[in-house]
Amino acid sequence: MSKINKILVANRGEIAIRIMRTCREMGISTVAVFSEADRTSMHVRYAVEAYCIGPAPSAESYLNADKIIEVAKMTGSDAIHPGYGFLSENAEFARKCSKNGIIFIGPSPEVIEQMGDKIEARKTMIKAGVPVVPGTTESIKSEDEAVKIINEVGLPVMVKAAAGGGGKGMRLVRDAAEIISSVRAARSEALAAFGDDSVYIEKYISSPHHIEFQILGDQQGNVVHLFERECSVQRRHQKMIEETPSPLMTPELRKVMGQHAVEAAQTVNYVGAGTIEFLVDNNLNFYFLEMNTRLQVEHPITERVTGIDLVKQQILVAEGEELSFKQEDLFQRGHAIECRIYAEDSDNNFMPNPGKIHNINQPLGLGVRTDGYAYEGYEIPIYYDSMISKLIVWAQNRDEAIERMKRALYEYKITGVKTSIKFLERIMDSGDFRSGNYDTNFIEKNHEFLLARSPSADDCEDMVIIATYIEFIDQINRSYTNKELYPAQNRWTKYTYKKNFERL
Ligand code: MV4
Repeated sequence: MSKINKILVANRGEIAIRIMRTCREMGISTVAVFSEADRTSMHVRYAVEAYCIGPAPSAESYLNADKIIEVAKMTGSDAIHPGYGFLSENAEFARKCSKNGIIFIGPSPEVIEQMGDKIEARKTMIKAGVPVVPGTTESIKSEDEAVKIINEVGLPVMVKAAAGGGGKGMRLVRDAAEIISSVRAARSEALAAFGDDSVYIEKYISSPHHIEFQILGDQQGNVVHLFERECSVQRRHQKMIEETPSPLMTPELRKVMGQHAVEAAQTVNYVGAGTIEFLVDNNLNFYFLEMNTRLQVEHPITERVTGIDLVKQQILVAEGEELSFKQEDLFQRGHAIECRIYAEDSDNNFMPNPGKIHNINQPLGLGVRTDGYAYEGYEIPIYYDSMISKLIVWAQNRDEAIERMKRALYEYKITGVKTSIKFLERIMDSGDFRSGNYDTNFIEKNHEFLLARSPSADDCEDMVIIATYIEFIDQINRSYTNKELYPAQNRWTKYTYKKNFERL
């Protein structure tokens, strides 16, 4: 058993800070690495030591495996935590770490490789008895073969890149006439993006839910799951909101899917934190989609309802400790929701909107957590992901969690850059989200409502109540001293007007 005394965090932004917070609590020293564009980044300030590893582009800094390992050796780091993105699912990097006597905090390079190949992953899951989306288990050899397969599987189908995942190199085929051109297009896209043109075919599941199970495995072969996360609120494969428990889930389905998730992880001798992604159709049929071999962005909602620090567990199992809890010890308490705050212009095709943060007021209070890295005067670089913060709330039940999220979003004020906060507030007010009756088509389906800038005529049916209410809100706003942070509210939905007015 090798004790970890110092960890190099091979990442930036909120996740680097998230990891170092746990290190601090565990008495583990921290080393940050940063690019030339990140000299003023909060993760550099938070770390015990910090080293510049290259120019702004990720390829020359956060993806520079050799340089990062060099810093790890120079600083006497025992382990490297890769966070998410960047080198987190890079088998070659994991291999290099162990060759240099450094613990890679994550699963073995073999498992990363096996799950990175989506065809290999499908085969493995079939062997483990986990339901997969009907389709092929070998890469498509010829265009004729593709035609044969659509006759077997039935249209519509999806053509997917074996090296893909997260929506890259994917094609939907509704018409048999499109199959050859779609296979070609998917192939060339995959070759350009991943240097591998293998593709496979799956039956298309329409309007699915995206539900994933968190799993944890140790080096002794124990695996537990930490229940599900509902991740269906996405826009172009970019998640916006996650919640747990999933409104779709029943105790029976949770038990069955959880068992399959554990079996999936056990089959590959999984060590560390991972995620089994499923598509769930409207009849509650579920299918394995992909396995993620990293800590995910949305892990805090699982932490909140289970009480488990996932980063701490990652570090403990990497040291060789046995998991200190069993499946029976775990339960979900209350309801957690995460909203991702992006520096983007939601009204202008969600364009990234980097720039200097003028003022920032982050929400606090009962049941609120923010994992972010922005501060007043910080200039968000253009080179990296535009997510600047994650807002996580917890409450005893879903309705209260939604109200708490609305309250926290109300308190969240950022000036200087445009953010997704207003858009997220609209999601919290939408009927489909509030009812819990939504799937992966939610944003598209509710586009008009979500992008509305002022109450529609329907919302204004009772003008007297609204007029009185706006006057009241203006009084509240006048009482705030910081006019820039709290401008007069003029965009209230029907729900908000009525509900809050009744409370007066
Ligand atoms: C699918 C699918 C329907 N049928 N596969 C998108 C991301 C990638 N991880 C897999 N994706 C999908 N695969 C079959 N056979 C629908 C999607 C999909 C989706 C999945 C999860 C969350 C949001 C999504 C949005 C559009 C499409």
